[in-house]
Amino acid sequence: MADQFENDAGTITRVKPEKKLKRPRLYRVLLHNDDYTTREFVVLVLHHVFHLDEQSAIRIMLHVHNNGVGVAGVFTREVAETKIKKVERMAREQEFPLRLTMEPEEEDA
Ligand code: TYC
Repeated sequence: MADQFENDAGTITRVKPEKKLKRPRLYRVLLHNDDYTTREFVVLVLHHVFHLDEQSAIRIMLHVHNNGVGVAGVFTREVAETKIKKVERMAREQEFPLRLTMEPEEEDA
């Protein structure tokens, strides 16, 4: 066994195989279309919370408006959850029904 050694006194030392450092799983934050949230508010949120520039924010907002759903960004689980909560709080303050969800990205080999 490669991770087991014996010295002259007969003491056997086992070396624990190093634990692989796995990359954290990443999650897509999905933005869902609705009929009531204003386009301006969605662009503001994408800019303010997801740090997208104006052009990207408008492009994603229009994509969601036209297709029903779109990706606002990809983050670790805690960051994704925090951003969703922040946006939902902002939306409820303005009484917009804006909805966001998250889904895990496929793991790569
Ligand atoms: N459909 C909304 C409107 O026409 C705009 C909108 C876009 C709402 C994206 C939500 O995630 C959304 N005012």
